[in-house]
Amino acid sequence: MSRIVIVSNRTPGKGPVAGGLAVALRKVLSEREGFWFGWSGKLTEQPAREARFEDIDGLQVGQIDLTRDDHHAYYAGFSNSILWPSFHLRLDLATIESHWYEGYRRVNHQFARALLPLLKPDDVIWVHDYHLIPLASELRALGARNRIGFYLHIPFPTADALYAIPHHEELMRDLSRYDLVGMQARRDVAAFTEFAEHQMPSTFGGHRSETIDFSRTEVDAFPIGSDPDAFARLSVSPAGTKMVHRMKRALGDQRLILGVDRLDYSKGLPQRVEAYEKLLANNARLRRSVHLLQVAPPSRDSIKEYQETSDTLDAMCGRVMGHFAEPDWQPLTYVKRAYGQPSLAGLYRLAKVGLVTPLRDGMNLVAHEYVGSQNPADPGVLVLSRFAGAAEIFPEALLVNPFDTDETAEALRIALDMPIEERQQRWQALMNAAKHHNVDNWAASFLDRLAPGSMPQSGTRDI
Ligand code: ADQ
Repeated sequence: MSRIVIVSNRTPGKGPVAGGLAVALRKVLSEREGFWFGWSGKLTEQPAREARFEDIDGLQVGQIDLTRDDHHAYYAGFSNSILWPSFHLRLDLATIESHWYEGYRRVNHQFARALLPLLKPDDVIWVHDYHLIPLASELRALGARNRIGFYLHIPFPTADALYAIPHHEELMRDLSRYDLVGMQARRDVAAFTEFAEHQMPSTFGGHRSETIDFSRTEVDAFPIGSDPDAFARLSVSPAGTKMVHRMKRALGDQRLILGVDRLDYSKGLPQRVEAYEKLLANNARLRRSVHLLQVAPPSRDSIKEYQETSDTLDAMCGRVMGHFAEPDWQPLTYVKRAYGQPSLAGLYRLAKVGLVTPLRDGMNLVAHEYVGSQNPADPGVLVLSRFAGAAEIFPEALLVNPFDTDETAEALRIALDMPIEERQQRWQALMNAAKHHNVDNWAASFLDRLAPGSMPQSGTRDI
């Protein structure tokens, strides 16, 4: 069986993991021969030409260092101040500095140059996420003929948002150099296909660019998942149970509404707190009997828009406290730190409502983890944004428009009042879907399709 080479921006580190990508892929490489390749996390004066290998908790990991300037242009710049906001349809939050693109390409070139000598001809390469869109082009330019697949963890933008991204044509041409492009959801494949079939070549300076040929690239949806059985076990493990008891002591008979997210403007956190505020305002009977716990560790906090989101959330939480808190009751708790999976599983299990309301999200693994952690005899209710990829997997959740905070407030009320039979029915359907779409099946189905000699399947979109 060919080796698998996984490439992502960051390689996994030691200790607790707080990102969907890392959680999912660590597992793949513990079961297949191969290695993981990416940035070491170190910034140096000179760009590194060669990778260093390290054994990290049993994983073979190849790493390169980057210079501070290159890293800034590639990571905080082009990837997270242009691609992330645009792909999440937040052009208002994008900052466009044209020199960032050169840094982005330079880093992709450095990745390719350091990776190439490590490759065997039949290695299958699986590239992850928007930081590395040009990697196949760069590898092919250096002579790599391997099967190369790309998986986009975030949503694919609609045509107008895509056209607003500087160099979008080159990026789309880069995608055409992969054998397989995987997306989270059918809506993403549809947006990609829309571009591929109706390309609007730019006419800048009278030059009409050539249509991109996607005939060798297969594109399909491979919705990622979690390991719901593992979350079920963790939720009743000693560490999970400890968290349940700790929270029960703190909450008494208040019912817990739980949000768990990276602190990111795509996650809809201010809207979520506003919806909770409306729930309390519209339903006086619920005051003192519910509690919102929002867990949101800061991420990418060197980027101004992330600090602003953090400030907004602080102010919103303060406002709700000011309106509704009493000397002996607090309506919410906001915790800015990450927890290990066992503690999270305990929190999920205790929560009567899992509140997952991103404004736009590739998938959202918290929704899967919440479902996995429920007590089958007395399950909680998932309130889920229709703009998360997870909405395609979980139609039995209470689906909401997160921009409409009245609607989300009403969904919260319905969730809190839902009879046990309906909760059980909905949860069983959600759990079946979470198991069907678990992370093992996700990785296996992507890698099967990427395997040498695999043919496009009928019904998939071969553009
Ligand atoms: P993220 O945007 O990071 O991932 P998500 O799918 O929700 O979003 O994954 C978050 C992961 O981090 C989950 O496994 C969760 O348990 C963990 N996490 C979040 N907050 C935590 C906390 N406070 N403490 C500990 N762990 C925490 C990107 C895309 C998503 C896509 C994933 C995977 O944006 O849409 O689902 O990749 O493809």
